[in-house]
Amino acid sequence: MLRARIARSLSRHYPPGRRAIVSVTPLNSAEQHGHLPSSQSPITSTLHFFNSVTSGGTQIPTYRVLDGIGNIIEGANVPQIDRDFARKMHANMVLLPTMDNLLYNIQRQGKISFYVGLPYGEEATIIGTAAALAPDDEVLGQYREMGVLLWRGWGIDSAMAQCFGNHEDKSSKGRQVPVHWGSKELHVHTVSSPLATQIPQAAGVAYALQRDPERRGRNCAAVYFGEGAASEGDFHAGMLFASTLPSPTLFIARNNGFAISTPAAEQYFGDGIAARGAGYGMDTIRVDGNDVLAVLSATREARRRCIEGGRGVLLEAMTYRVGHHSTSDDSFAYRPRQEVEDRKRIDNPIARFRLFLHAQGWWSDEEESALKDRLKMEVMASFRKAEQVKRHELKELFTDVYAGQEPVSLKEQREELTALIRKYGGVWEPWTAELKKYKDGGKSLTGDE
Ligand SMILES: Cc1ncc(C[n+]2csc(CCOP(=O)(O)OP(=O)(O)O)c2C)c(N)n1
Ligand SMILES: [Mg+2]
Repeated sequence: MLRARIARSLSRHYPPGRRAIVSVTPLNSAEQHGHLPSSQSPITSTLHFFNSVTSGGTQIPTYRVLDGIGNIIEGANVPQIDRDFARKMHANMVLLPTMDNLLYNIQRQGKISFYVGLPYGEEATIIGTAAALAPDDEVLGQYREMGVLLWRGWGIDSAMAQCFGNHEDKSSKGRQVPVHWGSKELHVHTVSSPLATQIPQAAGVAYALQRDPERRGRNCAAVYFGEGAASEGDFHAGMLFASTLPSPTLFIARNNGFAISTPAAEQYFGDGIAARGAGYGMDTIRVDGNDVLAVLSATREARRRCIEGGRGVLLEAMTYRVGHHSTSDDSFAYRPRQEVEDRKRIDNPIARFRLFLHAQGWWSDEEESALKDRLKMEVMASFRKAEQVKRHELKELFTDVYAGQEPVSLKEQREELTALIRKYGGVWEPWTAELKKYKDGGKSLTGDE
């Protein structure tokens, strides 16, 4: 074929009588593959540009197990789950909007300083992935993934304590704004405010796991990030690291359609985040993030590949952020109210799974209303308790900020604060009022009884 094409081309450019002397010989195997450095790329004479990782320029498909109303799609494999496991998944999904409602409202009442909506609309993405991980897989979240901690048994009280920054907050001793969760015991690394920093960190954590004989082949590092965070350079750094070095990192992209007010259509021109996986030579899947069974199956398989291959794997979960971005956002300023109302109904992750549970005979309407009542009461009781608990002792402001020797700057700051409390703490009303919020009234710094 190649010979014929070259001959045709020659006869067009060099009419009979003026023919150039060119001999056409068959290509040997080295020539077919060229002599390109670091490449097995076959040689072609077709001037072809491509702009898709699928054939025919179609978009990457989305993996589903359940249809929009909870029926199993023909030919789909239901992941192995038993009744108790399925009910636990459902209860954890229902808990998230219950907490979301309360935390959102108490921020509005000024009881907590700030709040980033939990995954209202993204419950299946969070719980489906959490349920597929081993309890000691390392997790690095963005902020919407408190459900992973709850799945691992953190408890509602811990979440409330973190949001109130009271002395029961073990994540950061009340020194972080709400939503910066973490738990060393549960292998969930503390959230950082700057977007995407967790991505290369996760690649490093997974590299460390791979170097540890106790954990190599047993654990991965799972990292969550939004499609917005995937625009940061850190995303590419993390992906390159985990595709090049032995680093079992499970990249979980929550594509919820928005980065605050910027819709996904304005964030990238390619086929979502999944299209980037192949560019890094990574096994990649796109999954319906509102179908908890599809998320569970895809994450279990992604995790298996990650650990067995000792390399990164990318999973993109397609979902929709039903809530506002945070308490500093009014999303109706940039998206129609009707779109949100529609999205609450269409493919609703909780309703879909509940219908599946009903069809299995694993759940009833009575159990559903009892669950909702119980969770509402538990969340309310936990809030009432957290509200009463005082802050840590004030000296804790300066402890374990850094490992090792305390830097001089920290020592100076502690001395300055101590001097100011001695001067104003007992006499100036804003300070006396503020100090009462601490367990020790500030005395752990001044040394007073
Ligand atoms: C480096 C950096 N830039 C900007 C911000 C402000 N910011 C916080 S959340 C956010 C949007 C993130 O969107 P996405 O990653 O899609 O996550 P989602 O909120 O949709 O879950 C932005 C821009 C930040 N925290 N850090
Ligand atoms: Mg987003």
